[in-house]
Amino acid sequence: MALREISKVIIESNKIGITFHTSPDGDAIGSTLGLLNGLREMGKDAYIISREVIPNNLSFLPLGCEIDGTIKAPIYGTDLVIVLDCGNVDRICADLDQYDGTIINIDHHVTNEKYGKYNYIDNKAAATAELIYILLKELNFVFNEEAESVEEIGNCIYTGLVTDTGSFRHSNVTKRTHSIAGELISCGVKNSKVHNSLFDNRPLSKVKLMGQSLSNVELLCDGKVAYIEISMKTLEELNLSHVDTSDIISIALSIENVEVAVVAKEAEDGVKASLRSKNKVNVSHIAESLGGGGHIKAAGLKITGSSLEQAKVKIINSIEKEIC
Ligand SMILES: [Mn+2]
Repeated sequence: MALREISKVIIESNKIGITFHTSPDGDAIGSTLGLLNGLREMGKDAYIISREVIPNNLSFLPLGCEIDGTIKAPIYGTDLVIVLDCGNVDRICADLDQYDGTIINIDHHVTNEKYGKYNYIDNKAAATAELIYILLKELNFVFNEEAESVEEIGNCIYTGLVTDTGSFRHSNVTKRTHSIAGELISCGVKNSKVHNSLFDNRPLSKVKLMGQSLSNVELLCDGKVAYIEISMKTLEELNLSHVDTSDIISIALSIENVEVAVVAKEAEDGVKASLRSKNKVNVSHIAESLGGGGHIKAAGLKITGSSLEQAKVKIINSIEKEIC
């Protein structure tokens, strides 16, 4: 299904709900708010469906306050739900069980399950935000002018690009990623302002968590794996509940000779782990072997009903199989 046809379905729809993956990151939120703001500009009746609240560091984005966790399922009259940046049906941050309307699935995860009626999956895209940029153009949204609304939508898309590429340093970056970033800058996006909002306003408790986590990093598998555990007790003491740990994991991955970094976070009902790879190890294989998914160099999984110790054994076993 081409984006042109997807844009037709969008134009013909009357009430559109937009949602994304659970524990939304900068790409999920940036793509969603870029599309929401764009559709509103076009006079469409569009709204957010989410069980979760927008993470603090992303709340600067326009209409971010609408990601407040109040609308968890499609509201009456919705004829289209667009799911962004979400590979697995189980990870959708909305209750769609009772919904029988159309679903559009737009994503860039290799492991995408194609759960939509219409699926647009481009795993060459560095971020779903790249696809939203192209989709908005397909919807005849004009980017090449300096208007406040264009800049605001640009900020959303730029946020998706920056956060899913480690600020344009990962190998998923292509010429197209930079071209889109360049076009966004020419319509008023201030790159350093977005970077400041994203990365230079951490709460003190978060910096303390970084310090604690990194001082407890363990090197396993002949120093090829950096493993970090974060207990619920630590999170409670620091009063951090929905904390993003992507900065912690990238510092762990920067250790010399490390090929894979893991952050395992204890939750009420088990352990959630993020995995990152520096070069060749495919962490999406590792995540999939334990019921998760993701990209070659960034993946995630959840082991329900497990302690941190039990999860570690499983994760390390699975990494060893992939490394050897
Ligand atoms: Mn993404």
